[in-house]
Amino acid sequence: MSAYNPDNIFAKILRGDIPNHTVYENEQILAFMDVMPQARGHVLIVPKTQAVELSDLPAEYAQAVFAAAKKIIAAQRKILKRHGIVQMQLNGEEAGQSVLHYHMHLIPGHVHELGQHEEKMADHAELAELAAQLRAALAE
Ligand code: DGP
Repeated sequence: MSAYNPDNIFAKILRGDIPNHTVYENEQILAFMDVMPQARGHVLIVPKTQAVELSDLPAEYAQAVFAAAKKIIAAQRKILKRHGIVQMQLNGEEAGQSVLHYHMHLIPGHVHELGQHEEKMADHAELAELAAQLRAALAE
C-alpha cells in the first residue's frame, strides 16, 4: 500500500487549487466529471478524507461514497439515457490506479463499449454542460 501524498491531484481539487466540473457535493464527498472519460458522462466520487484505496477508507466515508453513487447513478440514467452504469475502482498502482486518493468511477454504458482508461482528454465545454445537466437532475 502506498503512503498518502497530500499533493495528489484529487487532494488539490478538494482544496480548490485545481478546478473541476462538480456534479454533487456534501460534507463527506465531492463528485465531478472525469477529464479522461471512458464514456460520455463518466463521473468520479472522491471522499474528503486521506485514503489511498479501499483498505484505507473509513467506513463512514465508504457509506457516504455509496450513498452518493446511488443518487448519481439515477441522474446519469436520466441524462445519458443509458441504464447500464459501470462502477469501477482501482486499488493500488499494480491495478492501474494513477491517482492515489480513493475514488469510485461511475461510467454509463456496457462494459464492452468503454474506451481505454485515461486514453484521451474530454472537451471542457461538453463536460461543463454534462455537469450542469447532472446537477439539475440531482437537485430534483
Ligand atoms: P485511476 O486510474 O482509477 O486512479 O483513475 C484516475 C482517473 O482520474 C482517470 O480516469 C482520469 C482522471 N483524472 C486524472 N486527472 C484528473 C484531473 O485533474 N481532473 C479530473 N476531473 N479527472 C482527472
